[in-house]
Amino acid sequence: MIDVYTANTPNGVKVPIALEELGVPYRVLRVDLGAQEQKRPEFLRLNPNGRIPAIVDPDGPGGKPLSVFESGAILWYLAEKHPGLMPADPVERVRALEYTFFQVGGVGPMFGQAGWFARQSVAVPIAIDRYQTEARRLTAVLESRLRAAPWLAGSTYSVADIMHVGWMRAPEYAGVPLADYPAVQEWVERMSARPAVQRGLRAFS
Ligand SMILES: N[C@@H](CCC(=O)N[C@@H](CS)C(=O)NCC(=O)O)C(=O)O
Repeated sequence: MIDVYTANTPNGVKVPIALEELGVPYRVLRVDLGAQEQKRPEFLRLNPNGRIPAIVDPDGPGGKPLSVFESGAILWYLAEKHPGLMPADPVERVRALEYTFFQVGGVGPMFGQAGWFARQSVAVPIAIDRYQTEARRLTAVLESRLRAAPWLAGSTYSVADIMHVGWMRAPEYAGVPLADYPAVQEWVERMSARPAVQRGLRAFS
C-alpha cells in the first residue's frame, strides 16, 4: 500500500490518478496546505522542498521503503515499476519524458504564477500579462502536439497525459480560455471520461 501525501490541487491529483490507472493500492494522506503542514519537519523528511505531492512506497528497491517527491519523478518511478503508463516504443518513451519535463518546467510554474498574480490585492499588470501570455503560449504547444497525435507521447496514453490533466481541467485560473485550444479541449474531455481519472479525482471527496 503506497502512502500518498497530497492535496486537491493541480499537482496533487496526479498521483492518485496514476495509481488508479496502474491498479496499485494506495491511501491518501491529506496535507493541509493552509495550515502549512507541508513545511513541518516530518514532511520535509519526505520532500525537502516542502511541497506536495510525495509518496512512500513500502516496497522500494531491495524491498526497502522509499520516499519520492516531485510529481514527475513519482509518476516516472511508478510507471517504471508497474506496467500501463510507460510507452513500449522507445521514441514514444522519449516523447513521454519530454512532455513530463515540459509540464514540471513550464506549464506547472507558469500556470501557478499566472493565477497567483491575478489574485493579489496589489495588481502587478506586467506580471499578470507575462505569466498569462506564457500560459497561453504553452497551451498552444500542447494544442499543436494534440493535433498531431491523440496522446502527448504519441499513440499511447502515458504519464505525460496525467502530468497535464490537473491544470488543463482548470485553465481559467491562469487566464487561459480553453475554447481557443480545441484539440486540448477534446483531450481534456477524453481524459475526464476515463474511469481511473474519475476515481483518482474522487480520492479527495
Ligand atoms: N514541481 C512540483 C510542484 C509542487 C507544487 O507546487 N505543489 C504545490 C501544490 S500544487 C504546493 O505544495 N504548494 C504549497 C507550498 O508551496 O507551500 C511537483 O510537480 O511536484
